[in-house]
Amino acid sequence: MIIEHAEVIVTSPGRNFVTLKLVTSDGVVGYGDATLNGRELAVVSYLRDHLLALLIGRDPQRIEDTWQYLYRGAYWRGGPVTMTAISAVDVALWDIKGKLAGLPVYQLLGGACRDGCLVYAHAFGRDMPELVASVSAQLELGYRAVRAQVGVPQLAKVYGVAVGRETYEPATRAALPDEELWDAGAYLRHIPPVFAALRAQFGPEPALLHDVHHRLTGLQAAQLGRALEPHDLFWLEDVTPAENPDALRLVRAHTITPLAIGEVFNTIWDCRTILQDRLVDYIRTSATHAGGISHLRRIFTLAELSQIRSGCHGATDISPVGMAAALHVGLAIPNFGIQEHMRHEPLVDDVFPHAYRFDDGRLHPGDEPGLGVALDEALAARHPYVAAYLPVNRLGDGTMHDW
Ligand code: EZ4
Ligand code: CO
Repeated sequence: MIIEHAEVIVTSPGRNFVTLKLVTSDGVVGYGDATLNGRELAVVSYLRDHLLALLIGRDPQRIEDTWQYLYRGAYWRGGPVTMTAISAVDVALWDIKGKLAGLPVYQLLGGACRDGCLVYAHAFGRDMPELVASVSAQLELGYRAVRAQVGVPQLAKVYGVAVGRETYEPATRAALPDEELWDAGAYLRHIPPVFAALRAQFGPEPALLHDVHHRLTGLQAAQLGRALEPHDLFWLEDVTPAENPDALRLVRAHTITPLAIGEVFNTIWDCRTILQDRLVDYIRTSATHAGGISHLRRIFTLAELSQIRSGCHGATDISPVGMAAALHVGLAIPNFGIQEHMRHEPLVDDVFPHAYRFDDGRLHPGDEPGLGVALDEALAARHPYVAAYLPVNRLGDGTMHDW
């Protein structure tokens, strides 16, 4: 049996997704998520212009060998474009292997370690009443863990808070990125009382999370972590720019608020110091951007040595294919922590019919062979690619800042 056909499918049912489709000579189809938010077509080109021809004729069963062939064979290692492309190949091959075996992927990874994967939902509000209503709504849906993002009075637009729509979607369909304004002082003064108020409102039980989106210095992040200690966060996410482990070292020395990082990491090498020195409590890499199921599992095994748990990135730019891949890994590893679950619009679920299901605050990947995600190609074709960008961030004097 060989890989006989390979193609890249780009669709935009409300937001862009890039999907790799592999078909074997026996007619078995595998899907991989290749979506890199705001830079989608670079991965499309990497796959179409450089990888697809290498895959034709290969044995689809040789997942690790193919991974090594594409990683070592590129010579130019790592980076989001290369690794998102390799991730898609890896995930599609696991999908095929599961279908050939007649087993869901989590069974091939050793079987379930738990009944389902604890997930956290997104809540947001421009002000406190809106935020309380949003957290309440998520808890009523059955979520046990909620990420809370809130508007800051001095800032017109804030990461994680939608303006004029019901769901938050960071990428905007426009010729140029949106511009946002950042003021660390205003943010640092505003956030701790917000979490005090959430605890007063909802009590000690629900897990509360917050995403800082890589915006603070180590010292600012240490101040925030310390100020939030009385409010018992499940985690504080991406407090400092992800490429500098020393910033986290400083945060770590000054606060016991649990930390999470990793959504922009692509390989185990990006994670190594942070994991070995236990600079965070949760590692947030995804199957979509960090080398697929094979490499994600390797990262989580390294994390396990330091008692660090998984917390996979699962925003809307992770397609249902990528979400299913994360859930199969999450169900099967011993050190699963939590999975982000930012619900897709119903149209996305129609384009990618899937077996994973939400029940009692957890997601289960389902028991269909492979990943358990299909792609309605006719529906996908009715929603062609639309250029979209993530926002950029500036300080009050115009200086570019991390978004
Ligand atoms: O900004 O997925 O935890 N979730 C996040 C997301 C990211 C987007 C970027 O593509 O940080 O909202
Ligand atoms: Co994040």
